[in-house]
Amino acid sequence: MSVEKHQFRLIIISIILLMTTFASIFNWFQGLGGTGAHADKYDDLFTLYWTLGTIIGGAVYLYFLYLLTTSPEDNLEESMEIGELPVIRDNKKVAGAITIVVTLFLLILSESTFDSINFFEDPETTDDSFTIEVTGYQYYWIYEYPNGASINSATGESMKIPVNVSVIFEVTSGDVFHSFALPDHRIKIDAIPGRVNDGWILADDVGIFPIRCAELCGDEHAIMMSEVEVMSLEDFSNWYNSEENL
Ligand SMILES: [Cu+2]
Repeated sequence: MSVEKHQFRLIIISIILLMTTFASIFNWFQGLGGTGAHADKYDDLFTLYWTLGTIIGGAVYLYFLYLLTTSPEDNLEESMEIGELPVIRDNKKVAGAITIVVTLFLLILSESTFDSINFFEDPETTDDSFTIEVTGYQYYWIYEYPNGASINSATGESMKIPVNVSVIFEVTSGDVFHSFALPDHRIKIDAIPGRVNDGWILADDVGIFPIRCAELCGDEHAIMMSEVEVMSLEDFSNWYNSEENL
C-alpha cells in the first residue's frame, strides 16, 4: 500500500512531535532537581504518571500510524451491509484488553496519588520537630520560631532550619493572598488573611534553597523572594540558642 502525500506529511509532523517528546525524556533523565522527602515522593509520582502516560501515548500513536497506512477498505468484509460495523470495530477481545489495562493503570495511579496525599498531610514528626509560623506581607515574609526568634525576609536574612528534622509551617497572611512556596522542596502553602494553613518538609540536604511567593499579590510580587538555609543540627542549635534569639 503506497503512502500518499498527506499521509507522508502527517508522518513527518508526528516524527517531529515524537522528537520533542524524546527531548523531554532526555531532560527527565537529567534529574528533576528536587531535594528532601517531598521531592522524592512527588518525583516518584511524576515518573509513574509519566511512564504510564507514555505507554498509553505510544499505543495511541502506533494505532494512529496503523490507521494512516492502511485503507479502511482493507478491513471490510466483501459483503458488508448498510449499518453493519466493520469487524475491526467489533473486536471484543481487544476492547476487553484495553478496558482491563486502562482500569489497572487508573487503580495504580489512584493508589499512589492517595498514598502521596496522606504523606503530605500527615507530618512524620520526631522529638526535634518544631513549628515555624510564617506570615506573608507585601512583599516579605516573617518567620517566627517557638522560642520567640523572628526573622524578617526583608532584611535579606534566610529562614533557618535543621537538616533531617521535620519542620511544620503554619502559614497565614497579614494583608492580601500570598503563597509560601519552596520549589526545591516541592511545597506550596496558601497564605490567606484570617486563616492558618499548614504543611511540612523534611530537608535532607544542607544548603541554601529558594523561597518564593507563588500567588500574584501586587506589583512587587515578582521580587518577593527569600531563602531557606538548611543547616547541620549543631549549627542550627548554635544559632537557635544564641543570645540574639533568647
Ligand atoms: Cu506575595
